[in-house]
Amino acid sequence: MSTPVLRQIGWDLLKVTRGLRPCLRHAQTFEPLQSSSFCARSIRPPTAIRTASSKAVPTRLPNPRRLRPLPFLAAGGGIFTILFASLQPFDDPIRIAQDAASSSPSDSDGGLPRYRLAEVKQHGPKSERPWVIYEDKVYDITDWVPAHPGGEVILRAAGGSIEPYWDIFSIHKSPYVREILEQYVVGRVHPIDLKDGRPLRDHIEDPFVADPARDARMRMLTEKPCNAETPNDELAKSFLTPNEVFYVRNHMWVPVVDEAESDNHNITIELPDGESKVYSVQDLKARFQQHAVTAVLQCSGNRRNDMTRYAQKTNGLQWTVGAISCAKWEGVRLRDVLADAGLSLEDPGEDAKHVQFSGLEAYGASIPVAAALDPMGDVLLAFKMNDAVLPRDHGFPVRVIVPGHVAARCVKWVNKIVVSDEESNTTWQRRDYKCFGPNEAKQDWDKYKAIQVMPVTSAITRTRLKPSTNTESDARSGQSESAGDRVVQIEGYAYSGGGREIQRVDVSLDGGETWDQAQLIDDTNLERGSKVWCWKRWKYEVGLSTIGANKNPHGEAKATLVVKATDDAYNTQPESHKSIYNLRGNLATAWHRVDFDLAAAQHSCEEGKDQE
Ligand SMILES: Nc1nc2c(c(=O)[nH]1)N[C@H]1C(S)=C(S)[C@@H](COP(=O)(O)O)O[C@H]1N2
Ligand SMILES: [Mo]
Repeated sequence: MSTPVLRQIGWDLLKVTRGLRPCLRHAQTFEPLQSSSFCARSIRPPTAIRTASSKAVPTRLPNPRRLRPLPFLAAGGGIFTILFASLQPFDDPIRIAQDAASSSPSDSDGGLPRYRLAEVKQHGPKSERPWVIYEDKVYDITDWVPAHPGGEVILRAAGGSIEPYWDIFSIHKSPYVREILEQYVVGRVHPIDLKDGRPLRDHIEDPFVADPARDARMRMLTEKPCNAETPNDELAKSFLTPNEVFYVRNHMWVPVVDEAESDNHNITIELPDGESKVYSVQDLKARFQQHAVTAVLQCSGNRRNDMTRYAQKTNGLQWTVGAISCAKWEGVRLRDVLADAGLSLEDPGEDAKHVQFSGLEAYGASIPVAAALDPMGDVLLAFKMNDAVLPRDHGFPVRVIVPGHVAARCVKWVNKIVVSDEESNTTWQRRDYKCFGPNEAKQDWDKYKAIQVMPVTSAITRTRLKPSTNTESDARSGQSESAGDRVVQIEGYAYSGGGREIQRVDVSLDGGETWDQAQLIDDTNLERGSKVWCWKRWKYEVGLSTIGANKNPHGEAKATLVVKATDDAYNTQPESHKSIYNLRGNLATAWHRVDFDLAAAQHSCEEGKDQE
């Protein structure tokens, strides 16, 4: 691990953690789980139950070292991620020995007091001494929090169990963090409130309870956190994706910001010299010129499922073609705000290399300072999306928009911006969004740069029989034209990052042997911004009989439709996913292939129906 990474984690933590280094080095991925892979370890129920006292008094006084008041809490997600990625159940020999030796709860665990869940609840995020529960143990995290940048995020769980929070992250077993936590143990959950060694389910707060409702048309991959792609039908239907069906990619819960209070939401801006300035949303709106920019957001995992299908297994959410959408964003220019905060745009200085963004929940990422300050870069702090107030799922009340870059940098619910000589210390900056070679199974995290500007990609989103001119009379008479006369309409999108415009979209009806050009749809009247930050919608129309001439080599009534795009730098898409395979399935931009079922199409012609 590099020195900068260690530095940002904080020497403080390293001193405490001893063995954390190997734990970090082996951490693989922090994608959310599709389902909880938490395996409950059964803990032998105590034979006797001590009567619940309304006010349990710890038999052991907390270490005076822990009695510091809460100092200012720094933002950032690094430690949180590491903490939760590492807090996994494991067989703790000491613990098992303790359990085995205990005969009654009062004298088990070396006299650890038992607490009712209601008592733990009093030690919530705002209390003087926040506590959390892990398995059946109670920890006082008062001291933990200020010691670690980003540590305050654990406060979200204070007063209850932290289990729902690490379910969010994928598994990495490590005893080290448990060791750290052990220093903060103050008691155990009272057996009355335990079931199978865990706090009663209905007492565990669901961090996602306040998440907004989602449109039923969305293709939901995971609900908690919400990861949902834009349905195919909606993708190329309109140039601007309606807010309700704009894809959602949340790593955690949606932070709650009271609408009435949203103008008072603050963003702290910190410059390399340590100076910081606080801007409320109201300040930003009132003091800076507002700009509208039309830009695509695309997840680096868009089309990951194709890579899995055509190469091999990839880790992460199995997006198809809908982790991309386009919207008109309105807000203020980040460069204007940074200048106001005191950063020299002409000469930002040696220490100004990256601009880091943190969101209210814990997420964070950064972009190079050149991207942030580029007068043609259109980087925004946006309050509006498609003329509406920014929806909660998309960052209400304010998010970062970095046009042409991977959407992972467009931090939602942004509350802190730091100009630094280092990248953001989060896993989303330093690990998750990188591409290794197809053969590089071992990922040396510092070897490659984080994904920023996006490469060119394209996809077929819909293939259907075009309604024929006399459809109505056909339907009435129950007749249909001969299959050869029907027109198949193929639709899709093409997009390239960095403000590069799509030049050409090539379509093949025979798996990539022969090609023709698709018709690019002119949406330029809707484009706003210094460069082309948008996708190009395209369509291609062809007679069904033409596709029929391209039965696949096995003689099946299937044709393979293929699309690839070329941008204005003449970058084009690679042919195969195998050639760009990476374990994380990032940037799956190979030619997009779709099987076209001729038999089904012909059948629906005979039925006089139009294929959707
Ligand atoms: N605060 C915050 N910002 C975030 C994320 C997040 O989980 N939390 N996800 C990022 C990723 S990986 C993507 S792809 C985009 C998705 O933006 P959207 O949900 O508005 O489509 O937001 C980015 N910004
Ligand atoms: Mo993403």
